[in-house]
Amino acid sequence: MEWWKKSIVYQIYPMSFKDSDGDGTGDIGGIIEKVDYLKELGVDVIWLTPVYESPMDDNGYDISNYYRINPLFGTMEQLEELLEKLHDRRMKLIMDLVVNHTSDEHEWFKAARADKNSKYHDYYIWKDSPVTDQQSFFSGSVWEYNEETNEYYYHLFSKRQPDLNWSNREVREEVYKLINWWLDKGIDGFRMDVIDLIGKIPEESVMVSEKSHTYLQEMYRNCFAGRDVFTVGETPFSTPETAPLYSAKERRELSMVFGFEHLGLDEIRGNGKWDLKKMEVNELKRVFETWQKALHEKGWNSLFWSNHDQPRIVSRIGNDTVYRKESAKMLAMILHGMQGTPYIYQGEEIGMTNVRFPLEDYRDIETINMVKEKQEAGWSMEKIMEGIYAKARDNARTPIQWDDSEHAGFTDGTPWLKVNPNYKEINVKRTLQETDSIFAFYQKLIQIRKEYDVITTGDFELLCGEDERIFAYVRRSGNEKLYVIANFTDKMVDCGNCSSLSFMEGECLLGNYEPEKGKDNLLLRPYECRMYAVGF
Ligand code: ISL
Repeated sequence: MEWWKKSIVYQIYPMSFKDSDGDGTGDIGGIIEKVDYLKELGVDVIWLTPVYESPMDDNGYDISNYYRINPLFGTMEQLEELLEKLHDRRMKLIMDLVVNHTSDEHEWFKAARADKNSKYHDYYIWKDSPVTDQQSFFSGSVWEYNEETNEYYYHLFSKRQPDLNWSNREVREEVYKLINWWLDKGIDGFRMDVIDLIGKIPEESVMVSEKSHTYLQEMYRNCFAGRDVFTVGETPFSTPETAPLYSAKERRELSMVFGFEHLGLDEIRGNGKWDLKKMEVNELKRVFETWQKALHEKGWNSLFWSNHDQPRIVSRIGNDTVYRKESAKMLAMILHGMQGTPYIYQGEEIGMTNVRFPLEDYRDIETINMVKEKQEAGWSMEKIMEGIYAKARDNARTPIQWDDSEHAGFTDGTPWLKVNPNYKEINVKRTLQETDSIFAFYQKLIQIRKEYDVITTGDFELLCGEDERIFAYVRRSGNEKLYVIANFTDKMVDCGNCSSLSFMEGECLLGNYEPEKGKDNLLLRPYECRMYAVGF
């Protein structure tokens, strides 16, 4: 079995992880300080979001040089030191590959925008007029005027992130060159930013096409064939039908993909992320069920609740007040019992929560642009702020709360984004002193995944699918069965009348409450979760 099928990945957003030089921004030195913390958690792979040279219009997802480290984060020597420290501890490092677009400060774009006759002009996408009314993800048209050439260039994200023209063979060769350069350095793979978009057809506002697959297969032949590395595609447009096309081994594209359907359930469909609706547990169950079945023996899934673009999961669908610890553990168990490679986003392991800052304290370009757009569209400030509290990406980007000292021990300087005011209560130091911590629960889930192959290989069946209070499923491989059941409410739930839950009378492998004996076994307390192994 491929090593990455049994691995657990931990995502680091360096700006917010740990600052080692007092400038208020996290850096590679800070990550080096915390390698043993990550080892203790038990994760196998670290995914580092972009640390390359960048003007930081989108916090590093706007790269101006793929071969250099942004001095804000440190030096290439420090990156090499980090890689060595991880490898010494039998951990791996994957980097972020952002090649749908570059920064407008990349040399290619500077040459492209200055001169129509430069060979770099065709590295990007140009039209004499805006040929569609497509909107960018960060508000406004995807077409931006460029005075020097009297043309419009295409950008799906900010106007400072022009999209690369993947139909140009030289562009693709440049990308393969940089991938190989990093792999030769010894890194263990890549997370690929919005990689399903490389096959877009801008003239038709079409976001994905067959070409996404053609290019990924070409990339595989040029970069990954013969190397034992790991690739995960961020594929926001993937579906249960297309996810296996990206991740089936024989298609030689990617190891696995991130599908986002489960995280779109708190949005009014078609209205974008800011128009909120309540997430229905039964819808969540159906989405997971569909993806679990679609990829079983046909591809490979990534399991994630959180990342640097998503609000904190315990605030989003758990309970971040009275039952914070219980619900954080419950959500972890539901996810980590499924088939796929689990991802833990920094701070999730201590149950960090969303924030409610005054507007001027938000830093994310997506949020800042959105406020302007929605105000123009007539939204009330109250509705805008509700959207921000629920969905702003800065929820996930507040600094990691290491201890209860000033700025939560993240920096000696002034943090680039404010620390969550709850840091005195929620922090790593305190968590590590508790025996029943969320951190300890993740450790156990990680151990169980290593021990029970059924989690990696078994099939998936939803149990009591109609009961909107609980999420229960069984994973099966031969006679071995692993059951997971979770109460998604803050009330007691009696499972006594559901016959498919009779496994609850057996002995529990892991739970988030002290076990109770006898018939009370069929009562689930608020946000209670349990895992049972049968037939081992
Ligand atoms: O965050 C989102 C919506 O709020 C997503 O639509 C997100 O923009 C999308 O998943 C792509 O994200 C990735 O590429 C972006 C970057 O800003 C994100 O941080 C990155 O994860 C552009 O590079």
